[in-house]
Amino acid sequence: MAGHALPGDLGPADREALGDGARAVLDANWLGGSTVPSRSLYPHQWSWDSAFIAIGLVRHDQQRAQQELESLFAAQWANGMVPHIRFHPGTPPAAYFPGPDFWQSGRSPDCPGGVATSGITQPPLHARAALEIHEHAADRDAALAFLRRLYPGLVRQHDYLATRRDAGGAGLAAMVHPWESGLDNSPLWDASLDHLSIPPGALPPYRRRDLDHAKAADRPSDAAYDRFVYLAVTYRDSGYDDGVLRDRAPFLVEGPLFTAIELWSVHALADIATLLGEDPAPHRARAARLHDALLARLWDPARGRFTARSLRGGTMTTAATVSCFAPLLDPDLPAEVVRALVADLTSPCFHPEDGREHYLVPSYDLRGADFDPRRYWRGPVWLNTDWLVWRGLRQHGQDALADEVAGSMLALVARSGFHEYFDPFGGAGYGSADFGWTAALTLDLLARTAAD
Ligand code: 9WN
Repeated sequence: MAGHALPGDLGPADREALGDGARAVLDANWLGGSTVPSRSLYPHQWSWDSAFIAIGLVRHDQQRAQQELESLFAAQWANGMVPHIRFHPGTPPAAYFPGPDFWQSGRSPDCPGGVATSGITQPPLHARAALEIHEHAADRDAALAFLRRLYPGLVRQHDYLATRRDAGGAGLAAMVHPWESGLDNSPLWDASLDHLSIPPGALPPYRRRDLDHAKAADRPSDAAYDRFVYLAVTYRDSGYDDGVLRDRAPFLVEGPLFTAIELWSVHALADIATLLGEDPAPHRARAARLHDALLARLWDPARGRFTARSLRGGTMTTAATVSCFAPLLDPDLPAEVVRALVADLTSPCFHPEDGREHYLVPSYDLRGADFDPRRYWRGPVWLNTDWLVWRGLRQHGQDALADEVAGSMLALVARSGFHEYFDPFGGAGYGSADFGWTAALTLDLLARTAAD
C-alpha cells in the first residue's frame, strides 16, 4: 500500500474472510468463561483486553460478550478496584510472569477470596463496553438484565478511581505502574522511570516468561522489566495501600489515554443509568470534572498536545505518542483542541515525509531518536489504540482521517493476520499471533463500516 488504505478498498470476499478469521480467533481463545488475549503470551484474563474483546464479541456471541465482563467483575476488589489480570486456575503457574505467587493479592484486605488476581488496575473501558453490548445485542432484554447486574460494579469501579486514586487532588486518577496504562513500554513514561534507582536487594529474583513466546526485539528491555517488577513489589509490599501513594509511590502519573477512557466510560455509565431508570446526573457531573481536569492538567497549549503529568515533581513529557489522541473520545473537546490534534496526527510525527508505504497510527513519533518499528509501544501500530482514535475522530466529524485509520486497520489484518501489533512501514505482524482484541475490534470495524 502506498499512502493510505480506505475501508472501501477491501472487497466483499476479503471482508467475509476477515470476519471468519476473527471469529475463529475469538473461539480459539475462549476458555469457557472468558477470553485470553493470546494462548501463548497472555494465558489469563486481562482487564482492558476483555472490554475490547466484549465490544467485538457481541457481534458474534452476545452471551459470551456478557460473560466476558461478568467474569472480570467477579474478581473486583471490595474497594472497587478491577484488577488488571484475573488468573485462570487451569493455567500452569510457569506460563506467565508475574503470576499469583508474585502479586500475593491477599496482602490487601480488599481482595476477594476464591479468585487469584493481580494488584493493579487498567484503563476502565468496561462501562463503554457494557453499553456497546446493549447497543448491538440481538437479545435486548437479556442485555438490559446484564446491564442491571453489572451497573453496581461499574459504579464502584469509577468511585474507586475518583476517590482513592485521585492522588493529585484535581480529579484525575493517578497510575501507580506503567502496566496500569495498558501502554506499558511507551516513551511517555520514560521521564518517570529514568529517575528510579532500585535499592540493592529490592528486586526479587525472577525469570521473564514473555521471552519464551516472543522475540526479545519485540518486547520491553530487561532494564524496563526490572523497573516494572520493582514498582509492583513496592506497591504490593505496602499492602496495596492507596492511602500512602502521595508520599510513597515511586511512580505516580496522570495520563491522557487512561483519563480519556475513564471519561468516555463515565458518559457511558450515565447512559446506562438512564436505560436502567437510575439517576445519570452524578455521572455527568463526574464527566464534567474529568473534562475540566484533562484540559487543565494534561493539555499543553504551547505544543498543541496532550501529555502525561508526573506527580513526582509535576513534570510533563513532550513525547508524541498515540496516547495523545485519546482525548478525542471526550465529546466536549473544544474545536480548537480537536484542530490541534488533527494537525499533530497528520504531521510528519505520524506520517512519513517521504510518502513511503505506511500504516496509521504509529504508537510513537516516527522521527523520535529511539523510535523502533517493532518494539513494544515504541513505534508499532496497535489495533486497539487505532480503534479508539478512529472512534474519537468520527465523534468529532473528522471522517476523512477516520477513514484512513480504519483503512489502515483493515489493510494490516488482511496483510498479516490478527497479530498483537504491526510495523508502521510494511505492515509486518509482531508479538503474539491470533491476538484477542485485534480479532474482536476487526469484527466491530467490519460491522460499523458495512453499516456506513
Ligand atoms: C502486562 C495483555 C496485555 C495488555 C497490555 C499489554 C501487555 C502485559 C505484558 O499485554 O501487557 O500487563 O506482559 O506485557 O501492554 O496492554 O493488556 O494483552
